[in-house]
This record gives sequence, structure tokens and C-alpha cells, in this order.
Amino acid sequence: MTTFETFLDAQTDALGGDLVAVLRAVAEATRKISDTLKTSSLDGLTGATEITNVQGEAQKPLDILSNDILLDACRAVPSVAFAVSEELDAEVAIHVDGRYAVIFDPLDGSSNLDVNVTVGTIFSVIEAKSADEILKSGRHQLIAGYAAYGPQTTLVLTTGRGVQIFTLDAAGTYVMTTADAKITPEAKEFAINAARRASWDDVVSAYIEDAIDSGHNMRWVGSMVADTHRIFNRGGVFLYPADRNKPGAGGRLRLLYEANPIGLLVEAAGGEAIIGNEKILDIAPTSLHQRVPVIFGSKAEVDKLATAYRARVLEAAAE
Ligand code: AHM
Ligand code: MG
Repeated sequence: MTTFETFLDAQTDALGGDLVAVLRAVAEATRKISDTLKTSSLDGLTGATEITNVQGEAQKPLDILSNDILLDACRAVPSVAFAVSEELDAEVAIHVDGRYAVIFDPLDGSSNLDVNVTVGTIFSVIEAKSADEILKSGRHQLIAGYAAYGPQTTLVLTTGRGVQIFTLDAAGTYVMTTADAKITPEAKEFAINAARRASWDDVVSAYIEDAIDSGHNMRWVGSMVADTHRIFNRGGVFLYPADRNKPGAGGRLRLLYEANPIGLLVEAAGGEAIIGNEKILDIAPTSLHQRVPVIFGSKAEVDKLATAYRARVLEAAAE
């Protein structure tokens, strides 16, 4: 049996003790969040607060609590210089002598909380000694991962050497359940919010029409972490495209703490993650809460979309 601690010990030479300490603290924070979620209704942690976050969304008590648990974890590690969160307006300076920024969505899919559907924490660690080093492309991520809080709590992680999956046991120990996770290159299943089809661009509309005609199945949890976890287990493609009626609006999901960490995990597992004609991980961010269109999953399916976007660019250039 490989526990998370055993795994961390084996990573120390490659990552260095400071980075391992960051990862240990973040994983411990996800264990605490998992514990808090289990009895949240009994503890009165339901509904929404009257506080609105920088995204203009009403925060839930568990959004705030999860954010605080992660901030406390960052403060406990001297090498953390900054924390960036979906729930905070700007980066928070943690330790002046720190070296890393921890970037997180504390509770992704939190609109699903009151219906007891899987939610998750998404996180990423980059090197950033000063605030102006935070806005860099996803290729610079040193660690990325998510914890999915469902029937089981599962930690999915990359430190640059493949993707490892851990499951939380009854004693609160993460135990490795997959040593080298791979996303199957072909799978006939897509995830998209079909209610928004009037806002899709031609490439997405044509892909979905074709997929339905070819007998693909559809699933949409409304928690990106849960949809991602399904793709890790049986493949498929996830799409949250830009709204064609709102040029420049990006998409719904945020680059730094949603698209980038998932993009790194997906590529590390042999899948693809794109924004139209480009890879998610190559996008140079312009702001902390920047929204982007997102497509990721099984390589063969994402390649079909990437090829169609490339053709569109070539057509536009020829006009
Ligand atoms: P959140 O971080 O505020 O929970 O928002 C992100 C979530 C994703 O988990 C999910 O894929 C998406 O929003 C669902 O959006 P929609 O309600 O448009 O289907
Ligand atoms: Mg989110």
C-alpha cells in the first residue's frame, strides 16, 4: 500500500522539501474540507450568505470555510509567498520570503452543495516570489490537482511525472489507488450545458450534432471536478465554450484556478486541453480571474475540435 506520505517521501529529491511541504499542506486542507462537507447540513452550513465575491456570485458558507481552510494551510508553510483564490478579489501576500503561489478554487461546483452532488477543490502551485510573477502560462505550473468530494474523497495529482490518484480511507489517510492514470484517447461521451446551445460557435455546434448522430452519450454534472473525474475514469470530452453573443467575454470558467490545473492534469494523462486553436496551457493570462472557453478530454475527440478551429483560422486568413 502506498500512502500519500510514502509518495511524498519519494518525491522529495525531485521536488525539494519546500514544494513537498506545500503539497502536504494543500492535501491536508482537502481532507479537512472533506470532513467539513460530510456533516455540513447538520452544522447549519447550508444556503447562501449575503456576501458577493469578485465574480458577482453569492458566497455559500462552505465556499468561505473552504477558502479559509486553504488560506490557513498556506500560512502554515513558510515557502508560500502568495495565495490566489476564486473567492478573493486579489492575491494575498502570505510570507515575504516565500517562493511559491498557491492558486485555488476552494469549492468548485458549489451550486450543487445543497443537492448533495459531488463538488471539489482545484489547485495549482507555481513559483512566484513577487506578485508580478503570478500571471504566467499554465506550462509553468509545478503541481496541479483536484480533490473530488463525492461518495469517496479522491485526490488527483500531477507533480510533472504522470498523474496519481489517492482515495481517502476511513482513518483520514490518502492511499494511492492509481499510480499512472491515463485518459483513454477515444470515448463516445461529451459533457456540455446544452441549454446554452444558442450561444455556441459553429465548431462546437457541428461537433455536438455529429456526436449525437454518431451515438455519443451526454453527461453534465454541473461540477467541473465531477465531470473531469468521469473523463479520467472512462474518457470523453468536456466543453464550456465562449458565448458567441458576448464577444470578448471569454467563457464561464477561470483560467488560473480552473482551466490551467485541469489542463495540466489532462495533458499529463495523455489527453488534450484547448481553447479554440490554442492549448490552454499556452495562454498568457492577463488577469487573476480571467475567464476562458474550455475544451478538454480524450485526445481523438479534442483533436477533431482543434482541427476544425484550425481550419476556421486558415479560412479567415485566406479571405
Ligand atoms: P463555481 O466555481 O462557481 O462552482 O463555477 C464553476 C462551475 C463548474 O464546476 C461547472 O462546470 C460550471 O460552473 C457549471 O456551469 P452552468 O451552471 O452554466 O452549467
Ligand atoms: Mg469553480
